[in-house]
Amino acid sequence: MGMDSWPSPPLPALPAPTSPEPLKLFDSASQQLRVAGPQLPDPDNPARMYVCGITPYDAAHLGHIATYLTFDLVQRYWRDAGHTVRYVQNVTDIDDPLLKRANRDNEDWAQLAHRETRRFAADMAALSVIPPESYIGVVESMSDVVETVDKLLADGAAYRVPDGTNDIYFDLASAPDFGYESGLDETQMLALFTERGGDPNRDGKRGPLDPLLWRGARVGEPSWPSPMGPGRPGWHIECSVIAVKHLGMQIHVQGGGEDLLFPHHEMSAAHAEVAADAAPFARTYVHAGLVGWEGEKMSKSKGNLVFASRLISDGNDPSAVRLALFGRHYRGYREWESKDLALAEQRLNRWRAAAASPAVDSVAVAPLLAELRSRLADDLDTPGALRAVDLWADAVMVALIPGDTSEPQPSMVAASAIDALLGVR
Ligand code: 5CA
Ligand code: ZN
Repeated sequence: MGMDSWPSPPLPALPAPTSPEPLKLFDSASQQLRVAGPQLPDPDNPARMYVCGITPYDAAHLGHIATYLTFDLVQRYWRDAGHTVRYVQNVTDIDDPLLKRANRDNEDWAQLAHRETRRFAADMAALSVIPPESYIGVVESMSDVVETVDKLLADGAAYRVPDGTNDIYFDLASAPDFGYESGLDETQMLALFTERGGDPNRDGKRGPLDPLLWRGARVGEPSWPSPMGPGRPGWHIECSVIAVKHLGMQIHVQGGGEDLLFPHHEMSAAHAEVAADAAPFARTYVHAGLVGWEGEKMSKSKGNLVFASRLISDGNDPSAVRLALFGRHYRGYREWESKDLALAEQRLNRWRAAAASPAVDSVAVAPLLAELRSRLADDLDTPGALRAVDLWADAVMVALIPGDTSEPQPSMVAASAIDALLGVR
């Protein structure tokens, strides 16, 4: 089971850290930094991460890219620390926006999804993102989704609205901890729920925030058979089902962009916890800030988009795109400015010049490696990590004279560290 993802970039080996610092990430639920991942590297207890994947109806923009690069750093840090990583990402290959776009363009929805999924994979490969171990579509997970919705219905945690549509909603009254992930109050929840596709005023719902679990078949829409009747899944249930099936409960990181914190991640966690009768869904809930352009969140619906594929086909170095985004911390709002890309390009050239300098071996590399690791362990402090490499490059560039080369190929170690930990080469 699973879709084709993309080839893994090369991962140069580094001298193992003597005592790896645990990775600390900001957890949305507790609003504080928490250790993310198992205490100690153990192949029988892998670091488990689920990150919400794309809805493949258009090309990936820099907002999407920034979010996947954030979690790429998590995977890279864990691997460097010696953890076995199990990383699962979904593909929302059936949902309203996909059907809408397919209808608009008179295209088969499955073909559209397939094409855009391949395009995203090409972007990820070009940007040296390590692929997830399992890349899972909703359509191929249909029997698992059906089983879970059916179970929720049988347990009384879901109900049909009595209007003949056969639409099934999740009863939030069955999820006593609902709201713990976002910490929002009722008014804030209602506002976001409405803004992000919810239907608080639909007749027949028990609670205004109850989310759709199963949409009964409609004429002209694809549907799948089920004991509940033919239909297709609501959005949040797909991520609960795919994550729990492939990773179990109490995963170490549930990730995505900040726009997913509520309702999507809150609902996914609630579905999973009620269906499994266990909690929590995740130990750490991690959200990347949004990337904006011209003062507004980049979004397909607003159309203010900068496409990664376009930047790369225009001749920009993928490593510079990574550096441009890593120049600011992942949790803040990041406004995309083309001058950041130009500055990143300069930085990259300076780093490359340092790595290729005959003087490179005269600068000790162990402090760079330690500082890079420690900056990343501190909630992915990429601005700090980039400064550490800048300082190393400065030291190399002023050293000028080739030094003693008794350390085995330290030049290679510096370049490998930057590559393995930041995906920049
Ligand atoms: N398929 C669902 C998740 S199950 C979805 O949200 N798809 S998406 O294509 O709209 O977004 C894919 C990922 O990019 C999500 O993690 C989302 O939070 C993130 N994302 C979307 N827009 C931005 C943005 N402007 N800045 C940062 N991340 C973004
Ligand atoms: Zn999701």
